[in-house]
Amino acid sequence: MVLPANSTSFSMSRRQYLSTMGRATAALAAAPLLGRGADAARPPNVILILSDDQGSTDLGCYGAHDLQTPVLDRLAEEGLRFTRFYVNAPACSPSRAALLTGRHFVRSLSGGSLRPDEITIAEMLQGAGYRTACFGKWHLGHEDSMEPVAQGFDEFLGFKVGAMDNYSHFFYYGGPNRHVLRRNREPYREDGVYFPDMVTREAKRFIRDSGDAPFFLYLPLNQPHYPMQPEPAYLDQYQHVDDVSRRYQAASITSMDEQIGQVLQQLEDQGQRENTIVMFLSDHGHSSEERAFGGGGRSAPFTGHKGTLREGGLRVPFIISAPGRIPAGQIRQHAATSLDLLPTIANMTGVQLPDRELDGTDLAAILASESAPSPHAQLNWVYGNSWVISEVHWKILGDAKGDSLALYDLNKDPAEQHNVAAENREITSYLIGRHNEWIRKVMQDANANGYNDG
Ligand SMILES: [Ca+2]
Repeated sequence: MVLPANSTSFSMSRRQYLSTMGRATAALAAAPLLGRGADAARPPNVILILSDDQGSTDLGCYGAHDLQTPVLDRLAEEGLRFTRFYVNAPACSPSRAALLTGRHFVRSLSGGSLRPDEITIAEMLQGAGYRTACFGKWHLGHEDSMEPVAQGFDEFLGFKVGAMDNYSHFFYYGGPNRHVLRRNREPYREDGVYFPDMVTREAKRFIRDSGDAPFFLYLPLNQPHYPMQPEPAYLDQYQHVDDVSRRYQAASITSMDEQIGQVLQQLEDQGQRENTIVMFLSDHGHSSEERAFGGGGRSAPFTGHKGTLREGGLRVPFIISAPGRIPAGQIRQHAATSLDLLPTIANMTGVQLPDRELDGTDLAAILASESAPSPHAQLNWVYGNSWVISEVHWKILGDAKGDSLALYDLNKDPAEQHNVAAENREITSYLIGRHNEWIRKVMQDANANGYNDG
């Protein structure tokens, strides 16, 4: 269903509609460079932690009462917790490509791999003298040419495919089974060692060895993604949970939380906590796949999960803590996205932005003040045959074939249960027009870049 625009009434209703957008449409004044903290001589370190397939509300501080995440809850108290933070896609590779480049995945990803000519956060900071490392799951191209060390990381330990057994370090999904653990460009063996422990160990070493040099540490953790292999102590902690899928999800998330705690403790021990920006988010919503026991993640009050453009696929926990630079213990309800992190990091570190069109926006103003206007008048997604446009509290979820289209009022209906397109024809027409403008432009750019979605 596509609702035709009534051209006579459209301009008036559009003006009326825009007036309701209030501060969302206000031009964002040039945001001041955020304070540099106590040590003005040394730019801040950045730690970017990405969880894998964590549900939208699978954290204590996001309302989960049946799992424990004391480390991340404390991180939220030491910084800002966003309640309407989105990733660019509900799947691993496109979400990661957008996160690392600040550019929509249709521009930055091609054939499942990060385009070699894209500029990642790591390249941006490496060029400014930062030490850089990636420990965990890359999943931005598994070919030899698609190496983290070719995308701005001084060092890498982890795997480039979508999942790995945590003890044998084999990829068992799709034959032939093969060993996939890599250090930098080379195969690396440490048979039997629990992979999350390896990541924690390497992260602590990297922080310890950084000395006086600023560093960027990217930790794309592989929990709670399948194969869900939390250690026995964490499963024991949740033995009272009858739902096996929830038990494994909770145990994996608490295990991850403890892992993050060790890394943050190393930062404290090194005297660098006050000079480090720590960010945490999930790459998208929880999995409902069989390998994840059908889905133990939670997204309530939202619906949807990994693979869908519903709020539960796209909306993720996002916490940022930077003592002395941004407020602590506050919440931000502004719509913001993972595309915004590259420009935000550039601002906070005083590093030059890559010389290209970005899809993200610096969040400096809303980090500083909850009364600052939203940086995004419009948010757009495409994934498979589905597309979304959202402005203020309105969201259209459409199908590229024109088979379905729904307008939701996220304020009244966060679970996306009531299609109100018929009652709001002018808003619907306006948003369809805006989506069509956006898709034409972004796909033109993407095709010029050689985009293919294979
Ligand atoms: Ca994922």
